[in-house]
Amino acid sequence: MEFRVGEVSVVLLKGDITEVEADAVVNAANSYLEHGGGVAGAIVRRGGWVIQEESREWVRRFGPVPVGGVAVTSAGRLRARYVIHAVGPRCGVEPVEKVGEAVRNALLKAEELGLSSVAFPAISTGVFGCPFDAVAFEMAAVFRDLAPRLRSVRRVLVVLYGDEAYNKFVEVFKKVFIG
Ligand code: AR6
Repeated sequence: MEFRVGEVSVVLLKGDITEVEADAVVNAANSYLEHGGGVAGAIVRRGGWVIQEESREWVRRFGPVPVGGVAVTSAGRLRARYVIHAVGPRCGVEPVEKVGEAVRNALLKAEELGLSSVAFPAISTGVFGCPFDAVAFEMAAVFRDLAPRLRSVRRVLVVLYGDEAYNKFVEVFKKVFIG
């Protein structure tokens, strides 16, 4: 399902984000960039250990990534040039609105790097325990509000793992983009 905001296309897909081709793949990371399970574990397994090593180097140099913040590494063997590691909130501990901040910072980082396509997972909806609809709303609102100001990014993919996530995202994105 595709939504257009000016020159930017926002596409919802069902599948595995490690198989998607995009200039950058966004990871659902923790502040220490220790990529255990979920999307993070899959990215390191498929992309290679170099992603974990570069992540540790980032944390040694700059310290832990704050909730809502991002870090960048190469993408190893993934079909992407970069991994943008975005730290979402742990629901019940931090507010779900922080997903919006993480998504916004990831998009701004992609702009800074001059990229044209970026793939996002449903940040915080796995191990971090946030509901699909609240996260979908935060993500859609950031895409809608930021898209008109993007100069480099032209294609945003949101890769959902399974029917439940996909159906919820479609429902919420329709409300936000179409009304
Ligand atoms: N492709 C697309 N989506 C996926 C994939 C995949 N390969 N694998 C899982 N999902 P999570 P979080 C979905 O747990 O909640 C890690 O240990 C999954 O079904 O990856 O932000 C990190 O190191 C869910 O809907 O991220 C952190 O410690 C969504 O992606 C912590 O988990 C996000 O699930 C981050 O937790």
